[in-house]
Amino acid sequence: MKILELPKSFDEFVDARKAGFIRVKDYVQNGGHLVGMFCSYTPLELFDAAGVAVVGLCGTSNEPIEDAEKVLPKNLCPLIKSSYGFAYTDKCPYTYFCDFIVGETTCDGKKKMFELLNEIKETYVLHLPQSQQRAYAKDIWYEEIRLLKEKLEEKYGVEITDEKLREAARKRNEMRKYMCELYSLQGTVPPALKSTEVMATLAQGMFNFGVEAQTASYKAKVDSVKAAIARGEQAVSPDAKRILLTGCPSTGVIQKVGATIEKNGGVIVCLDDCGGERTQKMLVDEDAPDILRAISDRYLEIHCSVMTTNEGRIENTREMVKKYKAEGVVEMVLQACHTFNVESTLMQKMCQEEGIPYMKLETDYSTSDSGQIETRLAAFIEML
Ligand code: BJ8
Repeated sequence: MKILELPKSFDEFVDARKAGFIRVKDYVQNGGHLVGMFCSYTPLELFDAAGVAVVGLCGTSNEPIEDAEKVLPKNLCPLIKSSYGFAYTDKCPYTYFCDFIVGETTCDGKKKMFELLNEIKETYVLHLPQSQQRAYAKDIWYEEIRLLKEKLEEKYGVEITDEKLREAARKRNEMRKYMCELYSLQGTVPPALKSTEVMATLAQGMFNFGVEAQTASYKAKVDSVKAAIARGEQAVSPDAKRILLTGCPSTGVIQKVGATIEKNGGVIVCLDDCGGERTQKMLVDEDAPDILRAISDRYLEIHCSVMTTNEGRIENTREMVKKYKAEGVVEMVLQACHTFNVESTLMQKMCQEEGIPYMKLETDYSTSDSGQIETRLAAFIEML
């Protein structure tokens, strides 16, 4: 077996990810099967029911971007370049050890990157409709989910029965409830967790594999935070300005945005990206007569800027601003992410309607603009 070179930035990764790197090797060497994925639209219950672990792939570090730019255009979203770069440079153990990768037709950059990624590692792309609104959209997506089920059955020589899918849905729902419970702890004044802790906890889900292990870790986190509250411990100052962070997936900017908000007297009370409460509160109807349909319907409902139109995201953020008593909204747009960038106008409009200060940050995974980001965030928090 080839010797793996771990990324130079290994130290900057959250502990869960580091631990995951090491666990994945043992898991695969002991006969486990692993599939890599990139997006919240990936129907995780199918992999659980097939007895295959599914893991979020590396796409959150600046390190492989220079190499990725040898193949991909420079003016592409850092998440896409980083995801491809880790595979291209063979530095992501998850990509290296997974049997194949599952992608979705979300934004144009990712969709086209998958064609190139497929040359490095088999990449199976689910054809996601561009909108949830057409009457046939649910049927198209159901068909895609059914094809994926067939692929998994054929590849792994297993039968994905309704019972297995129901069991998987039950377990995933349980995990989602713990995640939501954890997020809701930020609703108190002061909130229970620091910004970086909220972001790292969310990231942890991506880098863990095995739904039971993930559920156990979220439950342990909820219990420990509640115990700390009961002891009267406060992780955050009551004066910290309450920020809702929305926009693109934020795992790649934990330091640049999360830690900077914290350092400048703010706290993220609601992490409003697609891995946060907006998506996790959507449960699969475990008792639906057609469980595969219930799974496909649940995933298609996810609100992402790649959908047209996408009012659900804005309306959900409106609710979250109130629920978490946010004093300001920061929208983080990764460079060249056209869908979130264009949609930011609607987010800003909603914030104006609610009378809540809004700021958009366009950034990438490099540190070249860290000073500028800090200056802007500090000024924004100061003004709240
Ligand atoms: S459900 S947010 S994970 S598509 S890659 S759209 S940042 S230009 S990641 Fe996403 Fe699924 Fe939606 Fe969530 Fe923009 Fe970059 Fe595209 Fe991105």
